[in-house]
Amino acid sequence: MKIVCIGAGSVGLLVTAKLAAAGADVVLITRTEQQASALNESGLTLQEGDNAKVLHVPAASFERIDATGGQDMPDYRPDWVLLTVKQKHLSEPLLLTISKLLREQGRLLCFQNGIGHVDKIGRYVPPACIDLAVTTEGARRESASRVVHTGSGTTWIGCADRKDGSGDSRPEAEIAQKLMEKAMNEAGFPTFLSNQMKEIVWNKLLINAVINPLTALLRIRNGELPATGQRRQLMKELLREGIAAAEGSGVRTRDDLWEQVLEVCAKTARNESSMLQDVSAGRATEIEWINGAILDAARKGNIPAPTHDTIYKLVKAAQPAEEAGR
Ligand code: KPL
Repeated sequence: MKIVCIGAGSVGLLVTAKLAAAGADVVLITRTEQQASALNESGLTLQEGDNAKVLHVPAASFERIDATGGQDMPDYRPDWVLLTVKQKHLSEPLLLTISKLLREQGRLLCFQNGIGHVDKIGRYVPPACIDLAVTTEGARRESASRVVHTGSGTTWIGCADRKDGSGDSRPEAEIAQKLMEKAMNEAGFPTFLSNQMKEIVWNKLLINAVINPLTALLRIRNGELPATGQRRQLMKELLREGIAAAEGSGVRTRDDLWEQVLEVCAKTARNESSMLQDVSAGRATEIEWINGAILDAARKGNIPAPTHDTIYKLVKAAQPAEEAGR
């Protein structure tokens, strides 16, 4: 099975490294030429506990592929493209490149946080070929070519939700999904196929919509979030409004979401959330696709979500002017 992973942030580097370590045929497409060169020169270092391994994974950059109008894109013919870039990086040239790579034979597995991306990607890639992955694996990118596996989690894979509620029931889709499930498990990621991806995506979204903006605004690590009554109060308000918005959109939410939020905070206690990392580095955050997505759903269902509204505006205000203006 040939795999191309697009995106060399923490999740992309982790998935690529562990698949490669398990013997999978995987290549990595980075955003910058500089990162591709660093990976090709020194390999990709995977740190797990006290163990560090160097993997030799061929890397190419999207910068170069794009600059040469796709001429410089090796003829990979992948069975799977794993897309691990953040939603804010889903540009038209990137999506066109993905559609060329897939050549109507491969499947696309999208690891993005939040919702809304499937409709966008579906304008370039046949919607029946798009699968979603939700993962709770923890990773930290330490440099262009070094990733730390900070905590093991669970991964779910399944068809992206269609507007008419039907998944891709072709036998070849099911075979491909089973092969990907096997490859992920062999790589050491406990992975399950699911036909309930809409629920899984929303449940993760509701957790991220509590932890990410609050840790970013308060500039604290995940484990410090539930430490005071006032913080827990804000967390509960965000969760309650989020659940109402989800249920208003016809999504069934888990009964134990509050316990889940606390468990994620405990399991990732030493992590800085991705939104805190973005705000600290002066980058655009994923607020649009996380709390912004909840606000959209709330608006559609005429459901009040004042805490999400305030938090959304505060995170926007914390971003540099050119990023917040999007
Ligand atoms: O997914 C995360 C993120 O930071 O985006 C959590 C679960 C909050 C872990 O940091």
